Order: sequence, then C-alpha cells, then structure tokens
Amino acid sequence: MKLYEVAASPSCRRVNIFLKALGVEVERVTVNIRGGENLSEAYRQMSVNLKVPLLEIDAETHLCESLAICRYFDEITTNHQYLFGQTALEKAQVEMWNRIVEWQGLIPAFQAFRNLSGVYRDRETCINSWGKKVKSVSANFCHC
Ligand SMILES: N[C@@H](CCC(=O)N[C@@H](CS)C(=O)NCC(=O)O)C(=O)O
Repeated sequence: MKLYEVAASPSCRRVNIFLKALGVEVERVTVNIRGGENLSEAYRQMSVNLKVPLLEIDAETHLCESLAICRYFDEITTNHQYLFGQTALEKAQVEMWNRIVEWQGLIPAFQAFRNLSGVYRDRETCINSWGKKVKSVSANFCHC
C-alpha cells in the first residue's frame, strides 16, 4: 500500500493524525501538487478527484478523499478505539462534526486560501473578492 500525499496539507494531515492514533505505518509518496503532478496522466490513472491524499491499495485499486481513507484503515485495522464512534449516537455525532467542520470551516478556508493566494491559478480562476468573503466565513467558524 502507498499513500500519495503532501504531508503539510490539511487533508493529508487529517489522514496522518488518524493513522498515528491507530498506530499504522504506511509507505508514503510525496506529490508535487504545486507543480501539477496531480494533474498528470499517470496520476489520472489512479485518482478520480486529482487531489491528495490518495491511497493505492494495489495496482488496480485506489481510494481518494481523506475521510474515506480513514474509514478504510479503521476497518482493516484491529483496534478498539472506535474513532468513528461505537454507539448509534456516537457514530451520528462523529458524522455531524465531520460535516460541520468540512462544510462550515474547511471548505471556506480552502476557498479563501486558493482564491487569495492564487497558488492554483494555473488550473482555476481565482476571485479575490470571493476569497475575502469566505475568509470571513472561515474566521467566524473558528470563533464559534
Ligand atoms: N475533500 C478532499 C480534499 C482534498 C484536497 O483538496 N487536497 C488538496 C490539498 S489539501 C489538493 O490536492 N490540492 C491540489 C489541487 O487542487 O490541484 C479530501 O478530504 O481528501
């Protein structure tokens, strides 16, 4: 198994924190996303969303999306940590917080970073005023 990542990026850190809690070690491959390596034909063959993290399970089987990767490791690792919850209520609470954090915190923060910094202007249109708007949404989320 190989984990394609940029260790410092938020979505990869999410997986890495999860793997650390589970005590799982996996081979890692650093992807040059700013240089567009994730948009290459070779990466396209493995990834449906062209992002990191990406887990290669075997030559034909790949998983995108940080949360899906965490769920996979949780299922294949013998552990009694119940990081996705144990009871019906706990499972629903984990789901609730994941969705709140993603929709109200992470996505506005991603959008602010991308639109204000323009780091991915080679692959998307950056709108400064939208960046400022979502930056304030993200800042208010941190204070709630
Ligand atoms: N929802 C995805 C988000 C992944 C994502 O946005 N990854 C960023 C780094 S944090 C990326 O690959 N950016 C490169 C690009 O957009 O070209 C997940 O949770 O895995």
